[in-house]
Amino acid sequence: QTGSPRNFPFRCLQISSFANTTWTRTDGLAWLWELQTHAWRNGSDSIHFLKPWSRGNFSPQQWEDLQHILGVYRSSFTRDIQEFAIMLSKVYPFELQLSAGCEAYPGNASESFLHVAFQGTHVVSFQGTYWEPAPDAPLWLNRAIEELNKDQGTREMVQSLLSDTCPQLASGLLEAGKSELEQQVKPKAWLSQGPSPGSDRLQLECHVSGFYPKPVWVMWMRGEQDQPETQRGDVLPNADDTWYLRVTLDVAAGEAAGLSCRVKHSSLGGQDIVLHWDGSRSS
Ligand code: EL7
Repeated sequence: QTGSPRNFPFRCLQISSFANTTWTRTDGLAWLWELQTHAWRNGSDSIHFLKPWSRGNFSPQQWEDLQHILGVYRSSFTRDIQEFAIMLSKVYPFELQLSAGCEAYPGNASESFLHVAFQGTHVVSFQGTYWEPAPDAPLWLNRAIEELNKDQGTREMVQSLLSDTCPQLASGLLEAGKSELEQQVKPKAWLSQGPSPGSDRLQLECHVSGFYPKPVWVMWMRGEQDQPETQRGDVLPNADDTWYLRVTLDVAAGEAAGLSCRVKHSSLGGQDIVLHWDGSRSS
C-alpha cells in the first residue's frame, strides 16, 4: 500500500421501470467505492442507511430536506417521463437509468456527473448548467431536452445538488467510513474438480472467496510457470461486501499432478496463497 491520497467515487444510481401507461417503479441506491451505503426503495419515503456511517456528517435536518427533495423529484420524474412518452410516441415497456455522483480530489476540488440512459444506452447528461444530449443520441431526444432546459428551477437544483450537496455528503461519508473502505480482508481458497470437459480430461477449479478490496490475481501454475490456459470467471459479490472468484484449468488427466493455484491479494502482504492439486483425487 502506498500512503498517497486515494479517491473514492460516490455514485447514486436510479433505476426506473415503465411497464405500461400505469405501472412504474423507481428505486435508488448509493455506493461509496465498492460499498453500498444507501437504498431508496420504490414507495418508501425514506432513504435507508446500510452502514452505521451512512449519515456521514449530515444533520438529521439535512437528511429530512434531502428526502423531501427526492420524494418530490421521484413523482415529478415519473409524471414527466409519462408525458414525454406520449409527446415522443415512445413504446412501453422501457427502462431509464440515472447515474449521478461526485469524487473529491486532493485540495478542495471535486468533479460531479449526471448521466441518463434509455433502454441501457446513454442519452442525456447534465453539463454545467444545462441538460445536453449524449453524442449520437437519437434526434427525438432534442425535443425532451429543450423542454427540460426551460425549467430553470430544476436546473439550479440539480446544479447545487451536484456541486455542493454531493461533495459534502461524499467527504463526510469518506471520513466516517474510511476504516471500512480501507480495510483488507484475506481471501480463503480451495480446490475442486469441475465437470469433465471430455474423455481423459479434467477441469481443475480454484475458488477464492471473502476478499476485499476487489483487485485480485489468481493463476494456475506449474512450479513458477503461469498456465496461460487459465480461465478466469467474473469477480462476483458475496452478500457481506467481500468478493468471490473462480478460476479453472482444463488439463489432460495425466498432467494434473504438479499443478498449483496461486493467489495474490493486497491483504496477503506478499505472502501468496499456494494450493497444490492432489493427484490422488483425480478420478
Ligand atoms: O422549477 C436528482 C435530480 C437526480 C433532482 O423535471 C430536483 N430530468 C439515495 C440514492 C438516490 C438516487 C437518485 C439519483 C437521482 C439524481 C431534481 C428538481 C425537481 O424535482 N424538479 C421537478 C419539479 O420541478 C418543479 O418544482 C421544483 C421545486 O421542487 C422547481 O421549482 C422547478 C419546478 O418545475 C421537475 O418536474 C423535473 C423532474 C425530473 C428531472 C429529471 O430528472 C431528467 C429526465 C431525463 C429525460 C430523458 C428523456 C426521455 C424521455 C422519455 C423517454 C425516454 C427518455 C441516496
